[in-house]
Amino acid sequence: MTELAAVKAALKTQAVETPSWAYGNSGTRFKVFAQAGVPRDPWEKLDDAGKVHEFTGVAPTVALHIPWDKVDGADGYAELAEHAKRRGVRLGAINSNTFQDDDYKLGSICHPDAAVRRKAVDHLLECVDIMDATGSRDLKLWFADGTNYPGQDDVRERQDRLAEGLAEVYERLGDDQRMLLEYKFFEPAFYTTDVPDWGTAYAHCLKLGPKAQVVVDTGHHAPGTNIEFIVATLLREGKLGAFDFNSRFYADDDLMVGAADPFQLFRIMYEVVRGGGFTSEVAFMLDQCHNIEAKIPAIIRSVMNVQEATAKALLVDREALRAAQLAGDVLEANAVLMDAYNTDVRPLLAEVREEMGLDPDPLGAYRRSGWAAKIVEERVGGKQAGWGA
Ligand code: PSV
Ligand code: MN
Ligand code: MN
Repeated sequence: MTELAAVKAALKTQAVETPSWAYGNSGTRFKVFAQAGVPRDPWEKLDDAGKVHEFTGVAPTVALHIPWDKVDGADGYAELAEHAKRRGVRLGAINSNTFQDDDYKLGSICHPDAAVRRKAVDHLLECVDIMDATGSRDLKLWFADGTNYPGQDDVRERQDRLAEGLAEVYERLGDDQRMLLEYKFFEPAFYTTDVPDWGTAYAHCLKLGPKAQVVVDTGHHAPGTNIEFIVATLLREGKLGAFDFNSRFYADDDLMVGAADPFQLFRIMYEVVRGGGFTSEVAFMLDQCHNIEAKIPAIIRSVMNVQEATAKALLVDREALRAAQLAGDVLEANAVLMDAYNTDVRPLLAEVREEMGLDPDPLGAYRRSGWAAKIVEERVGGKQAGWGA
């Protein structure tokens, strides 16, 4: 295979998971601007996700969030999985939610009260039952747990509670199931967060065992953090389970991935390629909210941004880079990397899409499809699904 053929082949196998909540209404704590045509339930979210996959060819799975995507019983989830199949997609990670009940004011699985911890762990176990019904491999865990004031709770004991709760859920996982632990440096807690960084997530996952892996949400770091270094380290340790891709200017902005800093996305994807993560079990998920822009085109754009960063990462001349590195040629090594980054990969991706039997212009094809007008016309009445619905 020529080098370019290998790059194209890799791009054709790319799989980006889209999140069900990105299709619904979302906003900030100031205002949710409702959009016409937004899905009213999980079934319609899957209809939209099917469109994203139809036009990009590389978005074959959809993450669910429980209870936002709750349906009735195991049969309901099996039916949802069937519905996804009919739309050409599959159900992906199950995201738990231990942050929206009044009971969780002081935390969930780290809460000082054992009864609240029990409720939180039971919810996580219910999520594994759902995974059994949907055939999902991954349980994605993000905890809003933390404290707002020094002295509010015993920080060490909260770690013990966390370890205990995670261990119970780990035991419940099937042979082919994984738990993915996501960290976030602050928010909603402002003084301490119980899983604030990759080191804490890694320490818990290491103790739990091979089915526990770390999630890197690209919006969950302090400004200036070198995320690609974290990616390289986790891959090296065999502990990178997934990405939650999005981009940020300030905090957890959840903007379209690659919008704020496409160069950072390229650097991350380069470490993924370098570390063999592109062909491993790493799940590439989006975790975004489209507050003011049209949802489906924004998700298509995000998938394309991931593809462009990946294509550039695959184009890095690794031999030339290594030679320059070994020779201590700082400027040349940097130039090799920048050459790949500065390549316009859009014609290459257009070719890849044509070879996959797709329209080379996914956004144009979506616009021409008439789907946007159809959902505005049909999806009237009922409560439109949204973040937290
Ligand atoms: C938390 O900020 C987070 O990134 C987690 O992944 C949640 O599941 C998701 O946002 C909800 O939007
Ligand atoms: Mn996330
Ligand atoms: Mn987030």
